[in-house]
Amino acid sequence: PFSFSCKTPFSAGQRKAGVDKGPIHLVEAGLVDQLTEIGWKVKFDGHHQFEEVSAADDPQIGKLRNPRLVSRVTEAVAKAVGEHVQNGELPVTLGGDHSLAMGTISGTLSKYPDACVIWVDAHADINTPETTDSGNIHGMPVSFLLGLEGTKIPEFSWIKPLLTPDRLVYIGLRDIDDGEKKILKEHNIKAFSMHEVDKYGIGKVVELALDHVNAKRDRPIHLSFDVDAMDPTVAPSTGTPVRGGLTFREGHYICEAVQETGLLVAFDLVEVNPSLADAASVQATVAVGCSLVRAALGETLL
Ligand code: DIR
Ligand code: MN
Ligand code: MN
Ligand code: MN
Repeated sequence: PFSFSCKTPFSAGQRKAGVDKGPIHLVEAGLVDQLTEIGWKVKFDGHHQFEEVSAADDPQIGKLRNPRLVSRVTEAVAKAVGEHVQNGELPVTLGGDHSLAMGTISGTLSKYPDACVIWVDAHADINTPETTDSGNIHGMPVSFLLGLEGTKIPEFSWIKPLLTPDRLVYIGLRDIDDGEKKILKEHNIKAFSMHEVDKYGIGKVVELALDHVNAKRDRPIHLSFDVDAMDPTVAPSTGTPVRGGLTFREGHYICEAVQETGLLVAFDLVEVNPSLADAASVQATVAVGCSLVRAALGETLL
């Protein structure tokens, strides 16, 4: 086994400082050694450095904040992830905010255009530049990947909208904007909110999610995991915590079950923000982040 770790200190997709420090904390907590211990040959090419775009050179485009910076960084991420997938490596991207998934999923789709996406999050991140209230691009990556109306913005024209609504499934949702609800309905996008997790249990939910995007269990899977999917009691240090989230085990179960399919080709763990909350909360969140990555990469309980 072989993995590539793309550490992407990046925060311009939202407005709270510190989320760019998430990857550094995850690595300093020993993640690389932990993955080596479970049998991976980890190629750690350091924390990615990105060119700077000063705020003065990056005025809003419509409601979009930091659009050029987000576009340039995510394009570089797409290239890095794409190369590693091409080499048969499993890219693990540690964020950084979730706008990064514009890049990571584009990278995956460049090699596997039929890959499916399992998006684990409290939020749907499917606002368009028109429906967004916040202007924060971390709330929009999915709409760009799908090429929804309003996403044809020249600065983001590098994104090939290769994802289709039937190859996308959500788990963990509980804070969806009205515009997003409309989009999910209109495009018939399958979503298992916390209501369904409560109703069916996490085992059944993951099975139903896989049945939807991967009925024959033959499609490559990109798992994009926003740590705010977890309940804030489990992962408090994140920019937009929402109560009523996944338990420690439910989050890990998702990662373990996806790994068990043997189809995982790329994994993102994003929105760990070590500058939010007290030291104990930060330590707990970083530890959960590391163990979610280990679970996705095959750490078993027995
Ligand atoms: C909100 C919050 N829907 C937005 N999104 C977040 O800004 O578009 N995503 N927090 O992780
Ligand atoms: Mn690299
Ligand atoms: Mn997210
Ligand atoms: Mn979220």
